Amino acid sequence: MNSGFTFVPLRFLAQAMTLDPGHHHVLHPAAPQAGHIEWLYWITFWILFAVFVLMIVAFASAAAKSGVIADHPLPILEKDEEGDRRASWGVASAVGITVITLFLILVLSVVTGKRVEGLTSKNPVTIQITGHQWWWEISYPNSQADQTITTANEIHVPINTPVVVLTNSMDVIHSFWAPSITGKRDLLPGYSSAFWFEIDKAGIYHGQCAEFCGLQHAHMGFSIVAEPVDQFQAWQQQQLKPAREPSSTDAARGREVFLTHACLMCHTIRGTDAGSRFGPDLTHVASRNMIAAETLPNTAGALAGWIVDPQRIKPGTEMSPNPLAADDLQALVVYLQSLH
Ligand code: HEC
Ligand SMILES: [Cu+2]
Repeated sequence: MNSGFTFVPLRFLAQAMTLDPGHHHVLHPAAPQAGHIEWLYWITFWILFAVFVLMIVAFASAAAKSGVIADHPLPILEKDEEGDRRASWGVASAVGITVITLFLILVLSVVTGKRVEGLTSKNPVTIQITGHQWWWEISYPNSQADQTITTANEIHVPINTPVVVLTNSMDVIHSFWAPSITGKRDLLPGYSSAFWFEIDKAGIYHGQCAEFCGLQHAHMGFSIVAEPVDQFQAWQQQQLKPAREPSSTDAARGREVFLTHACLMCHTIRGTDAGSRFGPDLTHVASRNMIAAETLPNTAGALAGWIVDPQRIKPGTEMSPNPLAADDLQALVVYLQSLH
């Protein structure tokens, strides 16, 4: 009775009530979209709870009335037309109530869907999110090519501003899910769709791919950094700049290593010769909190470990191992860490 197992649901609920923003939780909405979904969740929860209680009561009273006593033979059933009629009515009304309840839940789901979809305000920020095995390419399209920002796995958005997300996938179906923000959205290869959200509390909200997409599906996280408009604009201005010039001999050597190894075949660093979009854009890689789709913190040690043997960290990832000499690696990490 007193096992930890019994209390797991209780602990889950208690946690749900106390989490601060930054965690991700369907019961901790930070956007009206997620608020609508939470509302539907609780309505369904209490309906099902009532059904559960009614079932237990009906079951217990039937058991109490059955009159079968251990040392008696089974009671002889007499024909009881009045009782039969009452039982038929009981069953018919139970079926009726069930159908009405299910219908009610259906209507509420449709209404919630409509409320989540409807874009009401103007002047949204538009973001293009492209799923890759196993990371998220994020870009802020602009009619002028040199005003387009491209980053990975960390989505900056202004608060109290509608954000329209255009989706696409480079390979298989992925699903974008930030539980505190809105419902799941599939990213389909070769098919662009759109949805929107608006966050009202500043914070960092975590999300995760929610559609099995291969070996490293579990290591395909992302975060949404919701910040006041002026901070968002400052971030945008910073991201628009080409990569910072190396300011030390180590960093200069690191750039040389980057440009003379395989890195430039897969990555972009704007302002250098590296211009491939196969992997994440690294122009401002040092401005991100995490790397490899929220798999590692963005520290010197993690960067070095990732560069030398990404296959050990995310087996199957599209990035090949890079056996570099120790001092080349050191310089490369210094350079990458300077790219704010
Ligand atoms: C064959 C293509 C390829 C080559 C070569 C390659 N990378 Fe990558 N790199 C990738 C891909 C794909 C990812 C995303 C992997 C993931 O998150 O699952 C990545 C991720 C990264 C990241 C993490 C970025 C982020 O924001 O999450 C860094 C840093 C990085 N690579 C640096 C390098 C360096 C330095 C080199 C050269 C020594 C290099 N890469 C060579 C394809 C490549
Ligand atoms: Cu996935």
